[in-house]
Amino acid sequence: MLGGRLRQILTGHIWSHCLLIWLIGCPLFLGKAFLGKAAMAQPGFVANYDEGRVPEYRLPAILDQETSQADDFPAAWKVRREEIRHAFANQMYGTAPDSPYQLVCERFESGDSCSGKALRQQFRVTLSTEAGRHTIDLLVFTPKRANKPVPGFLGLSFYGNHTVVPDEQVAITQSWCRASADKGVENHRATADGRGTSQSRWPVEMIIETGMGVATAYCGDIDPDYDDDFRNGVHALFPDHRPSAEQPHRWGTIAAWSWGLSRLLDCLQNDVAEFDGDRVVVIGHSRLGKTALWTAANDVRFAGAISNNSGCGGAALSRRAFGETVGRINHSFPHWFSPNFKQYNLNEDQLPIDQHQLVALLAPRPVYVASASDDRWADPRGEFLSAKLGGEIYGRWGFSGLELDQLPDPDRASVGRVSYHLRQGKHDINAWDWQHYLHFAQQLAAP
Ligand code: GTR
Repeated sequence: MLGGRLRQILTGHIWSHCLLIWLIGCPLFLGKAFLGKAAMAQPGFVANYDEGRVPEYRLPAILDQETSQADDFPAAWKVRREEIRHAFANQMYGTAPDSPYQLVCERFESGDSCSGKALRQQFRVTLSTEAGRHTIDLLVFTPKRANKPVPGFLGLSFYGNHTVVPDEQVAITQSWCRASADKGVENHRATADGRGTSQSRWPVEMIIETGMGVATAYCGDIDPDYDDDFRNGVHALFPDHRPSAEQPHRWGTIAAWSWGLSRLLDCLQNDVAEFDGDRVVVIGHSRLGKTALWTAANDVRFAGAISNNSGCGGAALSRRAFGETVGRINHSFPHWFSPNFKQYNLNEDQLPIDQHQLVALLAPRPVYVASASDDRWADPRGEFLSAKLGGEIYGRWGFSGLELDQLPDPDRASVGRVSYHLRQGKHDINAWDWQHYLHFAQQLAAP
């Protein structure tokens, strides 16, 4: 009798446990399977991937009436451009400091690379202020056969210069790295096991063979990619400029990376004779693609920009709220943008700007926006629309905008002053993307 009762209780328990596990586990499993791990971190967030559920929206105009009707368009645009740039700085990325600093760029290593086709040079960029010193390592490749300074690309990497090429001479970063066994990171420190692990993203030899150069630095050398309340990296050089409740418009990590890219351009322009510092295209993938656009918007010395799969906070229109949203990105990466940007969580309509205007800020310099067909989290259609709508303004300088009327089929590239492609495949940057970027960059060739 007792045995039967016990069995009954136990079986009842087992069944109720199974039910509980199923009730909790099933949505978790489905959520993970369909939304990806990232989406689960924000309680209640479900990414929209349904075009029919994109909210109705009205985009802020690139040109206001005054600017579009001005007799002197270049003068009027200068004013309007500053207005838009300020809005992006104050409400989204955060403002960079304008206080003084010293920069010293010293070469610490050089040698042959790419089977003797390239010259490899490594520079240590030291930035100092009253608050302290900070160093960033810059790795530069230029073709050896060039007899004059070459145009080229400047971009940041996710895990360090030593991951870009399998070259024992490349210095390994001492900075904090995101955990990744694949990239040879141990306890947040880079190791020699990471050498060359990102080379598919950096086809150095292919770039060199077209007669162009490529320069890169590690984003974490500028500002480590985690939320430390804006205290480390280059933020530490300007403690009075730290974002706070009183100063919610100040720089987040993306703005710090952008500021760092400008310092690297200083170095390319002044200290690297083989590079033509007036013909540098800033390039970046994903979070670093967001950075590339913001960098070129701020620093007109960059001759152009390439945003690869930059998504939310990059080329994708915020108001579409497709895939990753403003609320979601601020939740997962609270340090990327200024504190002010948080007020637009689930409130994109109130943004004074949208990302097509970021593309317009680059006009009339060449700009390339690229998406990948499986990268729905980054909203390929939203990225395409920014290039299309932002590119309309290029007509004012006599250049055509994007020569596509709708999102193209995968693996078709439209390369011009304003370029776009949708590569077949996943969130990544690979040789196929670079082939088109090299074609695009031909417009920087000396006349
Ligand atoms: C994701 C993030 C994206 C993108 C990407 C990356 O987790 O949601 O906005 O930046 O990281 O940088 O690889």
